[in-house]
Amino acid sequence: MTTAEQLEGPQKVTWCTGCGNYGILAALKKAVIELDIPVHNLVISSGIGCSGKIPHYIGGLNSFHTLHGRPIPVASGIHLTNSELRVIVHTGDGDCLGEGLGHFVHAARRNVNLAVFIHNNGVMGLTKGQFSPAAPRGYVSNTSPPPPGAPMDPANPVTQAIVAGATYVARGFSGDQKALVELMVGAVNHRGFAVLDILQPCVTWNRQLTWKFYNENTYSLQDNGHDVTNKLSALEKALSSDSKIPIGVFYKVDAPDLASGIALPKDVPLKDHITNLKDVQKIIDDLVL
Ligand SMILES: Cc1ncc(C[n+]2csc(CCOP(=O)(O)OP(=O)(O)O)c2C)c(N)n1
Ligand code: SF4
Ligand SMILES: [Mg+2]
Repeated sequence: MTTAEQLEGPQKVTWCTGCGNYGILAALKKAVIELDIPVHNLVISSGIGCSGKIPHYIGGLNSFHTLHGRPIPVASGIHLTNSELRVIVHTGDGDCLGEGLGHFVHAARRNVNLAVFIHNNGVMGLTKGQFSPAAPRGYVSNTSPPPPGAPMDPANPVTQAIVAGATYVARGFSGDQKALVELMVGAVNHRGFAVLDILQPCVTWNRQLTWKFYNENTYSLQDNGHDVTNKLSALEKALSSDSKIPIGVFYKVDAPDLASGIALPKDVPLKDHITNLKDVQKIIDDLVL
């Protein structure tokens, strides 16, 4: 069984005091302990941002701190090459919904067996508070000065994920540890593309999406009765213009994942497969005119 000591991170945490990332890290550690998966079979792939630093703050498991917007393709490669590994992506709202949006949409459509945790603080935190695709309308920053502040509505990762084809779509809040751990465990155990949008205050830059705002404006979907297998109902909840924000599982269905639909070796993970060079030569010979 994995212990809390095993998960002690190798580096000193540099997030600002009060940052919502602390709640995500704490929940991740609890989820890893709760998951019945040997810790060396878990891999984190992270992007660039304050969110992307998370692999440095958790020990025991393997990790890959990738490039801005690219943690999903790297995770997809790890997953398809070694099916014994369970891969978790940690990505920021800018990383995932800006630079990496194409990867997000296509990985959802392909139902790649990954768990994607979006640290959604509605801002580009690391680069000093520029408005991100998830920044609220009116958000004021150096790149969105008043009037009017950010001049458009924010991207909604939950609706994006459902429409694109993800098969587990949920929203958590960094301040609600119990629910967040449950949602993380559910996402990792799900076979298929699992998206968890995590509301995470950035106390330094985003003065609109604060701890107080989320504490006063979130409610549990599951406590209010919701059929997670009904896509239209999930979309209706995700698109609701109600001032209260739903937390919980919006959508969850079983569907074939990418690995079950492509020609991977059946007996061993791809990494252990030995290619017969004569077969490769035959393919080349057939192709060469
Ligand atoms: C290709 C590329 N473009 C831009 C950057 C600069 N950059 C680094 S982090 C970042 C934004 C991060 O925002 P987000 O993903 O929301 O992460 P947060 O810091 O808020 O957790 C940007 C634009 C970069 N490192 N690489
Ligand atoms: S800038 Fe924002 S997101 Fe980054 S560590 Fe500080 S509070 Fe957290
Ligand atoms: Mg961000």
